[in-house]
Amino acid sequence: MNVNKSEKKIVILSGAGISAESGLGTFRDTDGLWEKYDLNEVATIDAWHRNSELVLSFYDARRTQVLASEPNKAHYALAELEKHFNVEIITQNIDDLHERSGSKNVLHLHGEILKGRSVLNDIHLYPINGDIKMGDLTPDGHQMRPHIVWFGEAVPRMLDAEEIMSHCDILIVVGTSLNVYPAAGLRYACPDNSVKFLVDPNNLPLGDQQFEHFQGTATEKIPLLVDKLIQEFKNA
Ligand code: BV8
Repeated sequence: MNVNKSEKKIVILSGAGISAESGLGTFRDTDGLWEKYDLNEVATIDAWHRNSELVLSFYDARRTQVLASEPNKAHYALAELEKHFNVEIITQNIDDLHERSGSKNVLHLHGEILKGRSVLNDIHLYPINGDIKMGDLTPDGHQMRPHIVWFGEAVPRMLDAEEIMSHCDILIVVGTSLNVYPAAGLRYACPDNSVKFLVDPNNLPLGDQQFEHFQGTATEKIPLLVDKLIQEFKNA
């Protein structure tokens, strides 16, 4: 056993809010993405069948933004936490900012914008650092598509995420409005006796579970929460 590392498992459930201060828009805040685009035109499986070019250009633009963005202090603080605890990050985000800040255990529930796959399956993934156009084919000869879970598509990593959550001692929910299912229901897979924290400038209706609310932005509050957890572990 590594005496410098706690046995406690920390699970982070993150959403668009943790990447907001890296310049990547959220979805449902005022001036959010779904105020500029109709979700049904660009982020559903029906939209893909109806107008693939429009969907591809929507994700090409977001991929360009992700490539131009940098992790922020919240991402780096969560990576620091891994030196002291077993940390698993379950993110709804499709950016790679958790990985780029040094986090090692990141599960992307809704896919990854820097990866592509065949329209036929989500087994083989291919790195994508530019645009995807109609006619771009995977080695199996089928159209390449973004490795993204669109609305109306099943969430293949949900069982893995529930398994991780079921062993959680400390849960941190950061930067998500918990509007999207089944991801939003993951908090219920967390053991009742786990300690739960919410980091968000807004309040969320979480009254059926006991959350301590660090009210504020991710870059303000995640470093404070990480320091608190590390200090408590060192003084234990
Ligand atoms: C499925 C990839 C079945 C694309 C995404 C009616 C009721 C309930 C559910 C449904 C319904 N109708 C349909 C459904 C199901 C649907 C759903 O939940 N719809 C919602 C809109 C109601 N779900 C699905 O379709 C899922 N699949 O159900 O499949 C099935 C089964 C078998 C076979 C076939 C089908 C698939 C859902 C996945 C969709 N893909 N993303 C993309 O990214 O473009 S979801 C999308 O929303 C993003 O991934 C995003 O992560 C996710 C959630 O949004 P948030 O991250 O929470 O962002 P949001 O803007 O909402 O909130 C930001 C938060 O941050 C706020 O709280 C804000 O206060 C805070 N914040 C802001 N600034 C900061 C901050 N916090 C900290 N610091 C800051 N600085």
